[in-house]
Amino acid sequence: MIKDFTFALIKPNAVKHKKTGPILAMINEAGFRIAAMKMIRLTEDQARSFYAVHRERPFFDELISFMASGPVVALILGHEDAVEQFRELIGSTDPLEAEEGTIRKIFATSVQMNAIHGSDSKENAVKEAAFFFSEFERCNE
Ligand code: IDP
Ligand code: MG
Repeated sequence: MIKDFTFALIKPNAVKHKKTGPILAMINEAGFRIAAMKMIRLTEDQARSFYAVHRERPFFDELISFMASGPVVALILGHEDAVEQFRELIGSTDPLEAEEGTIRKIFATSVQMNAIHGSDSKENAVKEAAFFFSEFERCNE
C-alpha cells in the first residue's frame, strides 16, 4: 500500500459543472499521484456515514442532500506530506477565505458547494480511503 496519501472527493457541484477534468489537471500539476479513482453517486445513508462527525452541525441535513444530489469522484492521492499539501492545494472551507489559485477559490460556488473534500488527518485519510476503495482498487506502484 502507498505510504503517504490522502483521500479526496470531487463534490457534485464540480462534477455537474464539468470541472472534474480541470480539477484533476490541477491535482496532477501539483505533483500528486492518482492511486485510485472512481465516479459514484452516494446514497443519503452513505453520505451520512462519510460526514458522521458533522451530524450535530446545523448544516448537516443540507450537506447530506447536496452530497447525494449527483455523482462524485473519489480519489486516493499520493504525495509527500499528502494530507497537509493537499489541504493547501484546496484552500479554506469557505471560498471567500480561500487563497487565490486554490481549487476551492477557483471552483467553489458556496461554503457548502466548495467543489472538493480533502482529509484533515492521516488517520481520517486511511478511514475515508477504506470507505470508498477495496485493496484491489488501489494502485500501489
Ligand atoms: P472541510 O471540508 O474544509 O474539512 P468541514 O468543517 O470539515 O470543512 O466541513 C465539511 C463540509 O461541510 C465542508 O466542506 C462544506 O461542504 C460543509 N460546510 C462546512 N461549514 C459549512 C457551513 O457553515 N454551511 C454550509 N456548509 C458547510
Ligand atoms: Mg473536514
